[in-house]
Amino acid sequence: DLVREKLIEPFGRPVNKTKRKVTVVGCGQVGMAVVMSILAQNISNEVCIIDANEKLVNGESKDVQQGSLYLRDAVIIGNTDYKASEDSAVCIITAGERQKKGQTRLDLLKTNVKIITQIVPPLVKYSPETILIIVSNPCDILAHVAWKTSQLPLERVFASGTHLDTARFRYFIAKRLGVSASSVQGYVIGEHGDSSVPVWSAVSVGGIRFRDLSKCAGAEGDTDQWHEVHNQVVKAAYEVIAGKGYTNWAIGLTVASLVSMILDNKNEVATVSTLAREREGIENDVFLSLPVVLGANGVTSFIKLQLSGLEQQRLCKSAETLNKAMQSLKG
Ligand code: 6V0
Repeated sequence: DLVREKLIEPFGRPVNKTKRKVTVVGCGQVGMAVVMSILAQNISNEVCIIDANEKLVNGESKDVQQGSLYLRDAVIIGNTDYKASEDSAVCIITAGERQKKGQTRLDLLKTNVKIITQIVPPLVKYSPETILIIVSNPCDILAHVAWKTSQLPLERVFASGTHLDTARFRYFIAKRLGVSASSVQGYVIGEHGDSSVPVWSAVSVGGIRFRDLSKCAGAEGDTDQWHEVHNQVVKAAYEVIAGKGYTNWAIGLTVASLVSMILDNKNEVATVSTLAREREGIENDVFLSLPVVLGANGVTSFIKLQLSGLEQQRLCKSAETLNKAMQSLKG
């Protein structure tokens, strides 16, 4: 190459490894929203996209590469071969089926468990130090399966869990009060799904706890109907799916925020799904979301909750729901 020879004089060794590489497995709607959320917010500038569908992964990666001039010259690679994911600091699994009409939740569970157990071994082989985030649904159960399959330390494997439900919860409260979502403190814990639990006893705005203003805010007998906000959270995905057929932007941004907590060792508190047995009165061997501190090594600590009696009961019920689904896998 004459131009190259005349223009460039090689000197020193090129760097082909960074410590901020992120791999996203599955370049469907969710995977690509995760990729764009990471790149457009400068969370990482090295992203590998893996998918079993060669045409799709080539098309998606080329499309993003062609905009890399406006993504701080980010390096974007796409492949079907897991070798391309080598040395990733974080790997995110978004591959798998979405629920189709007539398909039971259990059908989705079995199909996606199979997919997860195919994906995890090659990912971990090429990135033995990685942190693994499971997004494919049902994410709590799949994270449990991924942890067992990966043989990685527990703190390095979790599901995005109710981090999304928490974002929706804070947004809906914020909207009702006319403040920003970042000014609302509060969590949704438990299953990422219908049995999730809003922790009204810990909701505060500007340092003022709702419970100090109204004893039953969010609970039974609340004339302000704050519990409606949690119904909105539970219905949120169904409403978006009814409109566009899938959800992707909110989950993409949510997962990107987890990646930034890890890459920048932020030690931020977030609700992600991890092994919950013997925590908050849970006896079942299940993964579900609790508030944790997230940093460069994954889950570094747990926030000890001060749940009300009712919240505690609802959390145990959520654990029971997940346990039943987990047991059905064995049958
Ligand atoms: P999609 O658009 O159908 O994309 C799925 C992708 O996975 C496709 O590109 C497939 O080719 C790929 N894929 C399938 N099997 C494999 C395999 N074995 N190896 C590699 N790639 C494979 O689905 P979408 O992106 O909409 O959803 C993906 C998953 O995310 C689903 O399970 C959703 O239910 C789940 N979501 C989870 C959320 C959460 O909060 N945890 C939120 C939204 C969706």
